[in-house]
Amino acid sequence: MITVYGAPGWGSAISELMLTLAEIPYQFDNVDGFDKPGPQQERLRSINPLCQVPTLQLDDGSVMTETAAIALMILDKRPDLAPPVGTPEREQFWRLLVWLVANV
Ligand SMILES: N[C@@H](CCC(=O)N[C@@H](CS)C(=O)NCC(=O)O)C(=O)O
Repeated sequence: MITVYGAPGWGSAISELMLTLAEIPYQFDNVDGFDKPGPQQERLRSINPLCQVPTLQLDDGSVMTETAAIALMILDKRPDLAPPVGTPEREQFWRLLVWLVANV
């Protein structure tokens, strides 16, 4: 099962939201306090040297970061969640996805 390393009130909520909408099971590992020196920070840093949330650990143990990449990974599993290729709605979908990641 995918593990989402995140913290309440931080941007990891976007990955949780996307996984939930896609009905992909995940477990949440709360690394609250990762932004300050301490054991939570060291724990997250051992998985992701950037020490940022969201950090996902996938079924095969590999590490996935970057909210846009996580969105695209989910879309590969659930292509029905985005407008069809070749439609104007698809272009607006890309636009809003990039806006979300850059601004939220
Ligand atoms: N490029 C990353 C950025 C992740 C990011 O900046 N996360 C913030 C929290 S929402 C963070 O971990 N900040 C702490 C830090 O950068 O030290 C993404 O799109 O997921």
